[in-house]
Amino acid sequence: MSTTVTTPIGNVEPAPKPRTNYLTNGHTLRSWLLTEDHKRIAILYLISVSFFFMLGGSFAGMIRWELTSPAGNILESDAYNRVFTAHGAIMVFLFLLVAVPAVLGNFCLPLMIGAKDLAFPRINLLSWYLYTAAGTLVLISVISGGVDAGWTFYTPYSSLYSNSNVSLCLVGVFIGGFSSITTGVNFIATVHRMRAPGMTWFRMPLFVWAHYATGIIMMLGTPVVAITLLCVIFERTFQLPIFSPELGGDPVLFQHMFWFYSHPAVYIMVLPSFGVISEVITAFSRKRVFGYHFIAFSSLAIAFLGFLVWGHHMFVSSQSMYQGVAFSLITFLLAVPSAIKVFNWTATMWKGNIHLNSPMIYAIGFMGLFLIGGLTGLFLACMGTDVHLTATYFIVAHFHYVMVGGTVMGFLAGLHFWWPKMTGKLFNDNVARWNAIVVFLGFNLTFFPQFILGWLGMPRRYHYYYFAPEYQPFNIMSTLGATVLGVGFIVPVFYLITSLFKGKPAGDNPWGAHGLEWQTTSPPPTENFYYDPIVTDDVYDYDPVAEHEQFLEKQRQLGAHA
Ligand code: HEM
Ligand SMILES: [Cu+2]
Repeated sequence: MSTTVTTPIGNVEPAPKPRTNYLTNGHTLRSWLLTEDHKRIAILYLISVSFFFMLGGSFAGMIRWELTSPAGNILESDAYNRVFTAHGAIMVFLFLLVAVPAVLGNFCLPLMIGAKDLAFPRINLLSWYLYTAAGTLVLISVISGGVDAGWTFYTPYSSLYSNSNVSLCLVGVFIGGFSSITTGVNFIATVHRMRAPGMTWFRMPLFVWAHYATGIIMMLGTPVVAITLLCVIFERTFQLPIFSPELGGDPVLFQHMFWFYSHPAVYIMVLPSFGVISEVITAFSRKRVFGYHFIAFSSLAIAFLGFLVWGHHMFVSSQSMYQGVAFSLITFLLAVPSAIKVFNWTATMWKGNIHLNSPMIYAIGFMGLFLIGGLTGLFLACMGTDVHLTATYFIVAHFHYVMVGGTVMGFLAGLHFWWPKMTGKLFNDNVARWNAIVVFLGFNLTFFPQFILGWLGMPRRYHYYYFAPEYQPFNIMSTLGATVLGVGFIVPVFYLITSLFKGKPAGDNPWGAHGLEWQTTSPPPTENFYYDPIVTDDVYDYDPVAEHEQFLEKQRQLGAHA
């Protein structure tokens, strides 16, 4: 057994279990809106990010609809700019950067290290309010006329020329940045200060390592983008000479500052999912993670190296060839820790007792999609190929493979994995498994054709392509795929919500997984554990044969599918 919870010496009688858990401990709206419980805050985040995901998704639908015809006659060019900007900005700033750390990280991190809460519970609540304020401002900017500068807000267009709601949207993103910084600080302080007795650094679950590394990026990187966006606002408002050549500024400076944050930020999006995948893969292979230390340290390596590669977004923006070579080399280096993770997950599954429950299907899907996303990143890290591919649909395909294939699949894997813990209810795993397969197929049908489109030369951010009607079949495939994918994202809303009312009770540990979070009740009590946990064993200490039998038995009892 790993990570056992034991009663403190001298306290042999188990204390009576209180009747309330974190969900039933107060039913008023006030008790939710003023809560300092990390688990409730995670639920607030879950509701908010789901809303923005659906909203961002509907804009994606409009993009795909427009591109089914080469003539560009559904949306005006101006409207199209606003639609893809809304899609990108909402998805990146209000979903991808937030979903896994703020929902799953918030919920699980304290439980996994045996803490009662995060280190700063009030700041955690503040973080959700900042996020909500950010989301509201972005929403207002989109509804009241829209923003057309693209999610990267490249200057001087965003700073001098655009007459859309750029400033308001940037204020929103700026405030959202503080929400991210506070989350990062909270994770780092919690991991340093709040671990239960016996929870040494190398007994921490890899999910915790991943969130620790993410916290470092959030804390060090986010201030840079916040200042950058503030500079754009100042330039727009007061005509300060920062980025616009007319005023004496430097437009490329913006790109340096933006990508100095935004490349590391792609790892804010995907490192937490790496953590989820490590947990899910061991739990459903009934095997200790292969190369625990390598996976833990690769998270730190990614956090560090991620700050050194921003120039790979700027190979064609006047940077010198020598600079380009350096950025290209370091980018290739950065692929190494990512690859280590994928190899080690594969080795973990090797000769394991694999159970294809829905979280595992999402995790395996994640590995396939992230692999394609990462490998195509190497095409782009290579200056020669990047000159041909940059600003084409190849880029769009690459970052959707990593951001949707990585972050969204990781989020779904984790949400399904911990749903029984969060709600105390089992969902219909059979439906969920089929849905995971639909998501995987829909995803590939949507984004694979975009690699081909990019290779053929279709530029991104155009609302027509009548000059090249041969792009149309691939665009139609992509739109069909997006429709399938849309269904795959909506169905879980139904079976998860249904489970709240009709689901069987989950029990403490429905998957037979290791880790402290599975040793408390589902849903956990407000204080997380009835006893102070003491950790006496290593993490992921699975005994493959015995555990396999136990797992099957447990699933049989629960009437779920093993
Ligand atoms: C092995 C890992 C990766 C490598 C080698 C890599 C490489 C690259 C390169 C060189 C570019 C610039 C291409 C260009 O603009 O011409 C790029 C773009 C991009 N990548 Fe990656 N990448 C990797 C992983 C990721 C991950 C994990 C994410 C997100 C979770 C990501 C998100 C993006 C985004 C958002 C862009 C384009 C941004 C834009 O122009 O709108 N990449 N990648
Ligand atoms: Cu990058």
